[in-house]
Amino acid sequence: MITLYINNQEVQVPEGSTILDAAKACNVNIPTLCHLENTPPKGLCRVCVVEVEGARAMAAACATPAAEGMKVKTNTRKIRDTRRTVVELLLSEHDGDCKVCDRNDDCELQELARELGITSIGFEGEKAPSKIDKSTPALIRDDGKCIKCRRCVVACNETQGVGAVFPQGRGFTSTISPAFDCNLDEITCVQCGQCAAVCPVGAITEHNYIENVWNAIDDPSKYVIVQTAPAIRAALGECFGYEPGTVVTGKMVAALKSLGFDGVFDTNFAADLTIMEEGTELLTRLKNALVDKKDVALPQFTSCCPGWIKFAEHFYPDMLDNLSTCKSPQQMFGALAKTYYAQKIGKKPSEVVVVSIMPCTAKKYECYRDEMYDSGAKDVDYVLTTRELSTMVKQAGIDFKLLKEQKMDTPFPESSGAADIFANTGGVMEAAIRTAYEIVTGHEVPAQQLHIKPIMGLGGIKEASLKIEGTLPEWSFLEGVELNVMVIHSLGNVRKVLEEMDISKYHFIEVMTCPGGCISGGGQPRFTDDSVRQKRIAAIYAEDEGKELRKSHENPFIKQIYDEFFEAPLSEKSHHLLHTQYTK
Ligand code: HC0
Ligand code: SF4
Repeated sequence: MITLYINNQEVQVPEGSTILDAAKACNVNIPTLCHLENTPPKGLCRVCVVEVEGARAMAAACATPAAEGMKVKTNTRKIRDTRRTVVELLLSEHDGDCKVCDRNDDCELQELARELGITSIGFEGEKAPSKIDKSTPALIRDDGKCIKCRRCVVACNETQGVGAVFPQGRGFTSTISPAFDCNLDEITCVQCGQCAAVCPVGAITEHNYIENVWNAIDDPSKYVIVQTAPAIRAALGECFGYEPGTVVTGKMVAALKSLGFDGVFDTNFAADLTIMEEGTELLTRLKNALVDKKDVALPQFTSCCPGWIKFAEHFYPDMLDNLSTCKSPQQMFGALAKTYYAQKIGKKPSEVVVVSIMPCTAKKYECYRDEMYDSGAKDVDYVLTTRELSTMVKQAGIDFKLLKEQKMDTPFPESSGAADIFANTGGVMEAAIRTAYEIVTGHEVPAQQLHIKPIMGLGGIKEASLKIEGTLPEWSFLEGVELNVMVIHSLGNVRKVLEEMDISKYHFIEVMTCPGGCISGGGQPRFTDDSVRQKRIAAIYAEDEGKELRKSHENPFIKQIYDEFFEAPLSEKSHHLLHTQYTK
């Protein structure tokens, strides 16, 4: 351990820590606009300057190693003046009008300027060149607002292993953008929005569909329903002052009803449906491989994450047969809403508008894919992020905290705990195993044994091996088989697995694009670090553990929908509405 002094306060930190780490350890806040936890320091923005006794120049706290006996000052007049100059220089070339910026009141640069008492910009001069890219349904990029902190470069290159954006050009006209001045829809960007999640300013934000949704709600000829993803309930509260990890499902439903939606439903119901379909698909693939000796693509990969699908299409097209043919729960719900539900309420698919509230920007892109029109209309019309929903609630003047909790509407009023945990890395796999195990053995798994510990938590590449014993006669070919499963989050880890590992021993692999899964999707409230992720994950597991219904196949409304509509998993109707094939 190293002992040093921050503002005369003694603090001990492990070898390899920086001054910024040491300040954090003793609850001293040093501002930074470029630093990201768990990534190497960059020292780019220079906002974190501090004074070190005996040093000739001020030091960037994020990039300066803590040393034994070091005496650091973080808040002298000289430091405040320097920080103010740095921020004024950033503001001087920043080509954005805060009043009309999507990040107004949620902007780290604006907040810092306010904290430093900047009331005018002392340096008038040329503005950075502005190019606005609205080419994708997921994101809007504006170079003029970029402060070149390179957080998005780290997110895109290191966390996601995509490499869509990086520094281009030199000097004043340099930008952080795709190569050759391309738009995001012309390159390999998977539209995950992790760049937007870490951007301190409004240089990259979600493509906003709030007005489209208001227009639909105001249109008397439209019947507008909404679905909410598993991860929203553990994060939306943060936009209204709740602690991360506060579950606000009932208030969220009440807010959506107040906004004027005609029906409020849960994507979790479709997550239960996904498990029925995807679990059956896995068992069918295993039977085809082990009994019928057919040439089957294994391991099966999950297919509910649109960022991962796009990543596979761009970089690993040879793997597409390994993807489950299941559509994502969002798209299953859309197809179901415009067929089964529309029939129930006597509407044509074109009269029903389906809105999704998702933690994810890639879901905005997913709903425009050509494969997603199986109901005869666009299955999901508009996707809003968690942040956009909070904006709508504020626009409507709703006091979220005072809302009385309400329940989801019929005919999909209930979902299982297995569906809740879709929100976390490892959740889809655990949910699938809960159901597949019971189908194969006919034995109930006791509640205390439902969690599969090795695939829980924030590890990027996790695995488990489960011995199948006590199979029913129909599944005897699985008796004694070790089911090998892997769970990966963050596309950079997917790249590592696919390029460096032999995956032939695995049967089923879950992939989620974002760090920790959907709980930290690109559309979630900012700022998401590991401590926020842990709290949201804990809240989701608590939600699951608090439910009586914890397995998808036990959901009585799932049974009902098979009786009334689909007949059985992988039936012709389910193939038509709930499955698709991604081709090269
Ligand atoms: Fe997810 Fe989903 S779990 S991808 O993260 O499968 O976005 O929350 O809605 O569709 O259910 C996101 C979250 C979903 C889908 C579900 C899956
Ligand atoms: Fe990279 Fe994802 Fe941003 Fe696209 S959306 S630029 S892939 S981080």
